[in-house]
Amino acid sequence: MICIIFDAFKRNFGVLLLAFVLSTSHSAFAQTAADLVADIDAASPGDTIIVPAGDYGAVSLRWNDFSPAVTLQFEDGAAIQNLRLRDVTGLVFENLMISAGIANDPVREIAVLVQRGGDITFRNSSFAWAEDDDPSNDGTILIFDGVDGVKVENSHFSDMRDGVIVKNSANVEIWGSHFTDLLKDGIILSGSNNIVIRENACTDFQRIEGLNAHPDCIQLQAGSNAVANTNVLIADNSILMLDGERAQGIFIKSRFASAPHQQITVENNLIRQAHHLGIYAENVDDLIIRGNDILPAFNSVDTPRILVRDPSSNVLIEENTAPLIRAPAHATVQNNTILD
Ligand SMILES: [Ca+2]
Ligand SMILES: [Ca+2]
Repeated sequence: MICIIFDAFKRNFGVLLLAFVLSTSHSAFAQTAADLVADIDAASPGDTIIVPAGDYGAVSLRWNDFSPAVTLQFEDGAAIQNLRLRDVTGLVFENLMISAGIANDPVREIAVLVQRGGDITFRNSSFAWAEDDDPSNDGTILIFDGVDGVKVENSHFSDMRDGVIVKNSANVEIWGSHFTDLLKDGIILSGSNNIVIRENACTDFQRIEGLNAHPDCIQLQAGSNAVANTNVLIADNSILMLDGERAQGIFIKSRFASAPHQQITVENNLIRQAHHLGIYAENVDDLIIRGNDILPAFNSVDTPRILVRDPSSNVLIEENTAPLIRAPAHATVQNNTILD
């Protein structure tokens, strides 16, 4: 009997050894939300945690601090409904699927909320509320509030009220991501600095009858605490109407005279839309609008344009193509192509 057990032990030794090697190479295999939280709590800086397929429901993390970051590698079919990070530093979410379902209170519900902390990356991930062609049951997808180091890379956002909201944060990169089937805004920034919004696309805005949603692909505002944004690059994004409703393109405004946006560059974006606010800027110091193509969508009755309003200072508008450009007399407007 002992020999049999020993033989079995010998047969399984390779498996045990493999498991031991894997565990000492700092990989873990979560099965439930509780496992996942426990694995993260037990991780060391630089670890990778494999998250197998399954529905993890609501996941809430706090007080984790990793440098270098810990990577959560989600396998296909691993879904989280609702994610909360509070005071978490150093996490990479790779191939995450957020499937938030129907929002009972779409104005207030948020699928992913990241508060404080920093060095948080979402990469190759997908995010959606209820994918049913009904925008009235979709909440906001992702909010960063007070986070130093935000990356959203090569990800897909659909069926949402608002997409990504970044407030009171720093060192933000939103890159290569697609926002589609959205009711309001793709990306909203307030009170933040050192931001790059590059190579994203907004397509197929939706509409609710009777709701004046002021949809924009990218909106900069000063927020309720009257802090605008500083050092922002918005480049190489595409904002296309396609089969959706017309929408505004890039909308930059601070309604607080004492809090202008500063050092804003809007460069090489393509906007093909049917709303006159193609690129709009008001209350900005140091503004460059360069090399953008603003084109009317097919059968457009409300031709998109570039519009800059005072208060604003040190404004340069050059090398754009647009049906119309309007700017204060003090702006430098040169080498643009005005479409007939
Ligand atoms: Ca929906
Ligand atoms: Ca808006």
